[in-house]
Amino acid sequence: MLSCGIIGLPLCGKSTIFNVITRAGAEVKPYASGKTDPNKAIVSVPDSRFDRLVEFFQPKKVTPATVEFVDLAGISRDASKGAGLGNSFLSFVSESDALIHVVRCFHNSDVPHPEDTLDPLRDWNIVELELIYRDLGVIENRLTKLGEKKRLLPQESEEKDLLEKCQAYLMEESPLRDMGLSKDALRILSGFAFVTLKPELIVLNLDETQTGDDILGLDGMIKLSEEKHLKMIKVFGSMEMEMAELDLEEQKEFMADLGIDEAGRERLISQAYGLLGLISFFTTGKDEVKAWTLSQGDTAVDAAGTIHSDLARGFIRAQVVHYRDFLEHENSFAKCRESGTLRLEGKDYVVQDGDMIEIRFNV
Ligand SMILES: Nc1nc2c(ncn2[C@@H]2O[C@H](COP(=O)(O)OP(=O)(O)OP(=O)(O)O)[C@@H](O)[C@H]2O)c(=O)[nH]1
Ligand SMILES: [Mg+2]
Repeated sequence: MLSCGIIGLPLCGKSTIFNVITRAGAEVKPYASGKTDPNKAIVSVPDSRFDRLVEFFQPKKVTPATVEFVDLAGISRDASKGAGLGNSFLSFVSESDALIHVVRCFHNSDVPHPEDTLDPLRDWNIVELELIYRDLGVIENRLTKLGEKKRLLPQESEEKDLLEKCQAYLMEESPLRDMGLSKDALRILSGFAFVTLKPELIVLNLDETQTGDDILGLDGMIKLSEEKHLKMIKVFGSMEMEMAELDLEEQKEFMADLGIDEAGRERLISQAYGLLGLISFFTTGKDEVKAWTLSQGDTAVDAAGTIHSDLARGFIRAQVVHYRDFLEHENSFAKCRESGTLRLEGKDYVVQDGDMIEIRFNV
């Protein structure tokens, strides 16, 4: 299962945002916890298409798409040099497929700020820099190992050249995700689990007074997200954590007061899912309707492999129809086949968000 790691400076509201998303009730306190083992929870991804398929098929079993969220320890300035909790726990960040980077915008005199003042852009940069140092460290270790070898295999030379390019790039304090690496390069680098390659969603954690645009440091963050092509959303952390415990009527009132029309929970989950490049395909039937998760650009054989490795191994063809076409043709596979919207696709077919797929295989 794919997982999103929640990162940020100490006390920026990571556990609060984790609770908004998961309702897991992780501990939230106004002093640094010093805890490095992460809180984890699995949540279902809200999806109205999936709900309609369930309504139609009335299956015995219903399995929505899920994503794991992981609430990580705070990353301090100079963590890479051992400050704060150090950065050994950053290995948890490498295990995440995507990052939710929480930035404190909220005022709260009961909660000390590790940098003393409110400055979202500075805070974002501190954490980003620590991630960059982490990747630099990984590269240095590998280059040292390669340097100790008498002779390098051709693929090792290729790896060394690429790592040196990445190293130079990181030294400019730029994350690897901005480097425009080719598919081949990414494949060579995949084993290193570089943290600055991971897609990132920025969450501005606001207090209840920050309903307008008059938020300290907001302009700088908007500029950053535009320049770096990073998605960014606003969430009223503490408020929405409390809201999750109310009944629906009360929630509506609450949201009207905050001037929002969709609860942070739904927004966070679907944004995290979509903006981080994840898509769903569906398998349907009377026994089970299930949503599966892929990354954008994944192919039919990737889809087969997510269901079972045997299906990828013995892959013959994928029978595909898009949810939209299925709906337009009165939920009838026969009508979809007649219209040509239901067809057989080969291994390299790029799966579209909302495809309904059946794998033909032979093992
Ligand atoms: N007013 C206000 N306070 C908040 C908000 N988010 C978090 N806090 C408070 O800030 C403190 C820290 O929140 P946590 O969610 O525990 O922060 P954290 O980033 O998980 O902290 P560490 O795990 O210790 O690094 C708590 O006292 C929260 O109540 C917010 O949106 N508004
Ligand atoms: Mg926490």
